[in-house]
Amino acid sequence: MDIFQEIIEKIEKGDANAVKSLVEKAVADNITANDILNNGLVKGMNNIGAKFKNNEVYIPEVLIAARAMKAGLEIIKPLLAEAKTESKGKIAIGTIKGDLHDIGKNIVCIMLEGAGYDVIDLGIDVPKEKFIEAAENGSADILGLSALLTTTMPYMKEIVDAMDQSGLKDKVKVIIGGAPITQAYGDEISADGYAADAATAVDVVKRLLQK
Ligand code: B1M
Repeated sequence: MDIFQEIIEKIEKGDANAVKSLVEKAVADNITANDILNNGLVKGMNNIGAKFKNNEVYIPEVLIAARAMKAGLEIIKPLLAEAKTESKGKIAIGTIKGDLHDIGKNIVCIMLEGAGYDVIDLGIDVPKEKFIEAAENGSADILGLSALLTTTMPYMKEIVDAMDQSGLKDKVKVIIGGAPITQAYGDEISADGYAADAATAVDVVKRLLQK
């Protein structure tokens, strides 16, 4: 079995120590950080994302796999920066004001990082001013808004409206997600994209940045 396949399997099993050792071995064998990222870490996480979508694995397995992937990512992060891997784009993502749920958002962040995007994690309980600031100062090509409560989701509209009023709506795209969010709600508030899960969020970001 080649080392990429081993990394993929250990990510799926959520074995962070094994992933760390395998990535260290791959680096020592002069495999490039980019290859380790794309042929090992991202594929492992994509596999688990697809299984999660099909209800073959559940939240705990996803979180453990995400932790394992992060252990590998930590090792190659400095090498990726050194190799000046061209960033595919910058996404500032946060759980919106009033909402403290961050497990799903964190998975989305990891999947985006794994796919080669620069992610600015704005954290939880994020007010619209902070999103606008990220859009205004050029630190984001896309804003990602996450909400898990039906009581906080209307705040997404306030953020999209504030983007519009600041003249930023055409420059910086907004994608939304979280358990109570739907495509219909995204259309209603004029968000540029909606994703039901982390794997789809990567696809949506890819699509929006190609336009
Ligand atoms: Co709370 N909670 N919670 N909770 N919690 C829910 C959401 C709830 C549905 C439970 C229930 O009643 N059945 C309910 C909401 C009901 C509603 O709004 N209709 C609820 C409630 C009521 C509350 C409190 C009000 C409870 C109380 O205090 N009375 C309170 C609110 C606190 C606050 O936010 N102000 C509260 C608190 C908490 C905890 C702190 C205990 C904890 C959060 C811990 C944390 O996040 N660090 C918690 C948890 C864990 C949950 C449940 C059980 C699980 C949520 C979760 O992590 N799912 C949840 C019930 C449920 O959803 N089954 C519940 C796993 C995660 C991987 O999925 O977040 O959906 P999810 O993320 C997915 C997708 O949605 C998508 O991709 C992710 C990965 O595939 N996605 C995006 C998410 N963000 C995205 C962004 C994108 C794209 C995709 O683009 C930017």
